[in-house]
Amino acid sequence: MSNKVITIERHIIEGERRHPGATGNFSAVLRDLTLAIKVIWREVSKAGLVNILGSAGKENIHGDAVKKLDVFSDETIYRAMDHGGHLCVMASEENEDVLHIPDNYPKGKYVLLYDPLDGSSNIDANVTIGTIFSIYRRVSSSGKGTVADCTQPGYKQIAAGYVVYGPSTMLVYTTGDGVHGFTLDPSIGEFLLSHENIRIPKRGKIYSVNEGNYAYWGTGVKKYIKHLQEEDKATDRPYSGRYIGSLVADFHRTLLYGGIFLYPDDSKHPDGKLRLMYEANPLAFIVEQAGGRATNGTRRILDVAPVKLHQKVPLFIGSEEDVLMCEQFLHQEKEVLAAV
Ligand code: AHM
Ligand code: MG
Repeated sequence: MSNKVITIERHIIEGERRHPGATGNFSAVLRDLTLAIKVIWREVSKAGLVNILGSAGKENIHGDAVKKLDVFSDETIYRAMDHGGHLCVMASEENEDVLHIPDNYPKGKYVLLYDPLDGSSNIDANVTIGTIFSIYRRVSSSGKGTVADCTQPGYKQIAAGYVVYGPSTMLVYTTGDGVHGFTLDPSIGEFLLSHENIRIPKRGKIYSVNEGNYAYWGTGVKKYIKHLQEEDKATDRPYSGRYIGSLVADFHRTLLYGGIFLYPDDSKHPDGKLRLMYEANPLAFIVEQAGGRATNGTRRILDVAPVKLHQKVPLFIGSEEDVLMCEQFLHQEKEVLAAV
């Protein structure tokens, strides 16, 4: 008998069946999202063929140039999710304000946050990019969802996931019951279970950081990276450096191979660069579910209380032992600063 082929749809439905009282609404949210992702994949995979590349002539609210595929992906997710009756509000990294469900559609009990096309500055070079998403239960009582629904702390997520549009396209997600990865079989247009119950190694041998920011780093980060670069056979150093510049791709490698990804706060990025709601929280939920760790340097990412929708946060994420070691260096820097 050959191995069982499990589509993402089957996986989601079977997962929901294990929860007594589940209505199927949540499965429907993930199913609709999967459809949007396939549409984005179709466009991303022919990006070099059609005349869709280049700046759309706008800047997003963070001041980055917006590419046409960003806009397309943003709208695709919104349109796939606006009418199902399961969501009450959405928020996307590409839009300053929350995205309301149109008046003519029913409102549901879930909230969707997403980064439609992460790493989009890499599109023109045909480098791996991705989509990140996060789902919460609403906290407002009824009707239109609110900003408060979209700014809940990460520990309240009920699902999170990401897609890597790479050599093959993969969707990785968690509903708090382990982390599972699916690879898209383009011949049948289905995501098939390929990585069941992913566990991140306790320690890795790779660090991932934009070393071009070295001059801006604090001494803790400088000393930590130096430490990883030093030779020491007893502790299996030096580490290798890998940095793609697409968070989803750098994170995916870290999840599978172990090690650490960091985008610290520094003198040029006083709050870090990555966004708490669209990037750090979903990946932190996933890494913890896989046995890893994520912190902003002083606090678990999932416990950071959001104060605004597009809040940035320093991010140190990956294998438990690597992140703990990094925290020690950051802590030492704080002690030295406190002593002067
Ligand atoms: P974005 O493409 O959604 O705006 O995300 C920001 C990207 C991340 O994918 C990546 O980790 C980071 O910015 C790279 O930043 P830098 O070029 O400063 O190293
Ligand atoms: Mg992003």
